Amino acid sequence: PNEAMLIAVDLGATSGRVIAGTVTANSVELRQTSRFANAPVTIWEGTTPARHWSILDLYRGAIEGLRTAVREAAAANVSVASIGVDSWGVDYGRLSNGRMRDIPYHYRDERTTAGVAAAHALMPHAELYAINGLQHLPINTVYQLMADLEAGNLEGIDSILQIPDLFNYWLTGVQRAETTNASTTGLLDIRTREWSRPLVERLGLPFGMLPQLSTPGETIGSLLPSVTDEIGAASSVPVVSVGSHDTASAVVAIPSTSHDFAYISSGTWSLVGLELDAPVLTEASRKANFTNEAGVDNTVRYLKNVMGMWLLSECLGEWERAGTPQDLVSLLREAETVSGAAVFDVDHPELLPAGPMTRRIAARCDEAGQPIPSTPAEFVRSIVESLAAAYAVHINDACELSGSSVSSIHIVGGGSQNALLCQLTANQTGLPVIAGPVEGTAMGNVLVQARSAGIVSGDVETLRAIVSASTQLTRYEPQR
Ligand code: LRH
Repeated sequence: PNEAMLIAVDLGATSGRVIAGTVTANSVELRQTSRFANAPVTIWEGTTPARHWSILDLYRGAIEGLRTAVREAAAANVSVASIGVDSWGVDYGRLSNGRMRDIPYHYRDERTTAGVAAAHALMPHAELYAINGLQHLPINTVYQLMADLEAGNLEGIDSILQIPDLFNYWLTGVQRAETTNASTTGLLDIRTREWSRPLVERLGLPFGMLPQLSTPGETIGSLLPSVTDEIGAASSVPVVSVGSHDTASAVVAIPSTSHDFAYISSGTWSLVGLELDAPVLTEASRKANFTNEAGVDNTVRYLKNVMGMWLLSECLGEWERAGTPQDLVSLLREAETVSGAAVFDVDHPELLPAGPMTRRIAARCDEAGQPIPSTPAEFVRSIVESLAAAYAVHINDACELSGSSVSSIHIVGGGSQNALLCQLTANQTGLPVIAGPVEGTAMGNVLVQARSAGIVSGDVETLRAIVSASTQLTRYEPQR
């Protein structure tokens, strides 16, 4: 073999992908070898329905994708250097004696409300924030764990593994907690990047269930013989820690050659913010609900979760179930001509769970004294307009709260293909928007693996220069 393939397993809230990457000193190329649906399931649990991830379907999708990638590598006479897994944050599997017990919950399951109350009764948010720097979102692992604790769901549990860590464990037999994703739990001290024993113990959570941490670039282990066989590899392959929080990987792949940029990692959620060297833990920052998540190479992802494409996808799902399916591309084109669209609060907590989205959006518009959208194109325009408005406010706040200034905005991920959203964001912020890469997360994943394999060297800026030299970007100038 004369070239090496790096395989990214990238799990998103709506689909999973296995992507084969090749990296040189000035290029990164990705090829999707498989894509599979991530369809959550809701099941009755005695007193309430509960929303879960269909985790075994996802794992099967990953294994089948790895098998395809390995076959393609062999056919091209290329060796597989390593595998890296990333996914959405906050969720986890519970294990005892190495066995997964129970099905991981979906962060949109409503049991978290009880968890928030339980946590804050023991430790007010201000005290949590001083340690973990995490914005208050009911989906945070810490609140889920408190709900589990109250429900007796941690009895007999000796280890919890976040989704990528769980996959890494099933692939290698080694249990580790990768730092960038661990920072979404609320149990990490963001200044030391270690688990916060005082915080965990004050909440009455068992400290011993938290695995040893690993940082992006470290090798976790190599494929178990059974997995090596299952995917048809000639020999075992190393599994490497990447920015296993999808947002951390996406931020690595921002194609910027300077440092004064804001980013929007746009998928199911929009993660809007800045990269900083140190966390901002002020009261003003906490009140504005900004988060300090751990980034690759000791960076801080200072950002805010905005509801994102979830609003659009829920509306599309609703229209489909009603027997009036819509095509997003034509809807977006139609939305370009809608004027006077309502602007509503996209971050309203009622928009978080799955449910009747158009009705909820209509209620938000009504509440704000705005016209209520009636056609699908009006809903789409209103969503996109409101997202762009939220981005503008949050980017401005992020700069003020951290004492930074920015001269451009990078949009990476699926939403970078949404021209209307990109243009409206440029208009609302008065800053140029640079859109792409679409597969930013997989790209960041692959680049950290490439550095770990010694194919490239250097800091995150070096990795970004590679992205910028090898991807097609679209620039949107602000229009008034
Ligand atoms: C985006 C994301 C986000 C988290 C949420 C759970 O996919 O990882 O950064 O807050 O999902």
